[in-house]
Amino acid sequence: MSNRRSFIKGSALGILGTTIFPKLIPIKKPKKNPNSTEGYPMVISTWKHGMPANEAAMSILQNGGKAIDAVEAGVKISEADPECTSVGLGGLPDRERKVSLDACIMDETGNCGSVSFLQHIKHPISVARKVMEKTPHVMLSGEGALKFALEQGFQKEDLLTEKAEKRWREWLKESEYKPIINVENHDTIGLLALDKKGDISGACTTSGLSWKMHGRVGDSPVIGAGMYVDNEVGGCCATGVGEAVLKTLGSFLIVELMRQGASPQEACEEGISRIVKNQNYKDMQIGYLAINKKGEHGAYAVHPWFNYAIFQKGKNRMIDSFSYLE
Ligand code: SD4
Repeated sequence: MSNRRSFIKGSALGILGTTIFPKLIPIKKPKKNPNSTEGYPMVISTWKHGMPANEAAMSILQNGGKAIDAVEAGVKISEADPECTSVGLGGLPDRERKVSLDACIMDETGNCGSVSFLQHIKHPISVARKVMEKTPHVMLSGEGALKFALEQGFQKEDLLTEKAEKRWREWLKESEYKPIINVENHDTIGLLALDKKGDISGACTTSGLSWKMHGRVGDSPVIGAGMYVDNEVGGCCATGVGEAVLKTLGSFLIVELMRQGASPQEACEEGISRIVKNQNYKDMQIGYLAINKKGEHGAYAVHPWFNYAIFQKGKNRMIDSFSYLE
């Protein structure tokens, strides 16, 4: 508590901060994530499949490439991997056996694009980027998003793998729907990168919650919910039960807390505390990753088993996140 007080006092915007966010909840963890170091280029992403995604992103950054290119290339690895059951090809379907995808991307200028409820296109992140670059809009959805993707030269594909269909058939026996995320069906990728210039971008892509209602859209394609970056401050991305993230506009909240002086770790913890305050958190997992402009990071989840991949100072490694529930 005293740490938190002192960082607010110490911040030039402290007084403003306490006015806008008057109910800061005491945090249990130290101000700085002990695994966090400064430095860029760097890449951070959710879950184990973040490791190869980080590799792809970092190879662009090491050659002087831009963060926006790195984040797109990074998450495309997970989208193309049939073993990632919450992203792109191989994603688990909705209750009507249809795979629908959500994705968003944002660059250092605040430009962003997204697609939601998109079917049949393996790389929704690239469609989101086209929305950003080729249209006056931020989000395209459903049929319109598919039509746009096809016009842009994307190929229509069947994204339901045999394995995913088998899981759906098993689910169908009971057809019980509880939006509970457990470790086996939980692997949306959110990825943030700082390039050699220190510019930030982010990407987030998912097939959403398995067995969801047809047409359901989660947090991942919503700028400020599933992901948000601001080149003056840093960035954040989310994984887990999207409804909880949407209700608190988690990524935007966390970036704004950092703007007011919170460390990435404190900001992530506050993001989770907003969820556990009002929602039935015991049944759901939500994880946040945040970075600031120095390349320091924070990570926090509701349950213990959230992990993430970070590539910094030439080393790509997995780290277990801190969590609200031990
Ligand atoms: C969603 N946030 O659609 C996504 C799901 C997720 O790991 O993150 N799964 O709600």
